[in-house]
Amino acid sequence: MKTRVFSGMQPSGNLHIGNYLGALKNWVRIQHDYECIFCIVDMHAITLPQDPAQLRAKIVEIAALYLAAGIDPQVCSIMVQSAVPAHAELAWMLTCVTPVGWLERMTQYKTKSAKQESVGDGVLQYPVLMAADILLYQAGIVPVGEDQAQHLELTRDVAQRFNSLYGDTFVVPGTSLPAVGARIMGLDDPAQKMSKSTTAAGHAIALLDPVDKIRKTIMRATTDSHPAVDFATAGPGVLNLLSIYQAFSNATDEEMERRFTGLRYGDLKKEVAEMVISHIEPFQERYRQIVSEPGYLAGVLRDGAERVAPIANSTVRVVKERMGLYV
Ligand code: ATP
Ligand code: LTN
Repeated sequence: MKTRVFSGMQPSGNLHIGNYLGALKNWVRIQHDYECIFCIVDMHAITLPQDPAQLRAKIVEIAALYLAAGIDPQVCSIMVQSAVPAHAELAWMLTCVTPVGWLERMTQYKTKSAKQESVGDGVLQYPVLMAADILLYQAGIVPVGEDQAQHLELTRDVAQRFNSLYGDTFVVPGTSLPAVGARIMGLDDPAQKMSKSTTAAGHAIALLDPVDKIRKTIMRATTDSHPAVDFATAGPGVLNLLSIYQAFSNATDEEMERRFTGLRYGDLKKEVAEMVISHIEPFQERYRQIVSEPGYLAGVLRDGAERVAPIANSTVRVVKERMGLYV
């Protein structure tokens, strides 16, 4: 049997090139090698306040972006988290074996809760729901960007704790990070991770941004005080631009050095912009085709949920039995 892969994205904000290079591009690459489930994690998106109409529209948009990126629904299951209630059921059972201290240590919890006066309990429970997503399907591999590595460690800890309390139940999953592009930084501030929830102009390149805007954002990206590329001394802004180019082009380190050493920053930015646009333009064309047939997308999501629900339900049944719940 093929190893199962599970990953997901929140339908909050606009998907950007960080999401693509850190996660989606890898999903496309490995989809034929594993049994893949790609989820739109709408229940994670309600851990912070959301406009309901916007959330509903974003769920469909993310599904269309998965397809536009090249995820093949004949080969993979594409599904919406809330369409399979077992995610919420297992999350509760896992909550009951997860020490609060583990959750309070999560970096994302600390930053998200620091930004608000008071946060819903969902922000704290967020990684438990994520653990449930993964463990429900006994996934062996979880391809994500670097910012999710800590949540995956927690998933492993929860799986191991459950296994030792109630007997071997869950596969303990591994993390899969891309070699290049695991952490794309903001173009306005290379000290911050490019993030959907940061809406500052010049911060991110959204996958659906118009080409002119993409060019402008890259040309205005923060670099450093050197005039030209020197791999030994390049600052984080320049390294970020180089990573973006390398991740899109799949160039080797040697090819990168040969091509860019000594190049002035203005010319580097032009090359990066053209590389990004050459990938994003056909992507946007496919996206427009996909959303012009809403019935097709609805069918893909329905099929995906129908395919995975029996796996999820059978895990929940085993967990209930092990914990002594009424089955
Ligand atoms: P938010 O700001 O709303 O938390 P986000 O931009 O961090 O959103 P997520 O939905 O949390 O996006 O992430 C989806 C996937 O994209 C995850 O696998 C995550 O690791 C990856 N990812 C997110 N940001 C980046 C980034 N800047 N570089 C590489 N991968 C990223
Ligand atoms: N927390 C993840 C999204 C997510 C996820 C998952 C990723 C929710 N459940 C399961 C991998 C596997 C994020 O990217 N913010």
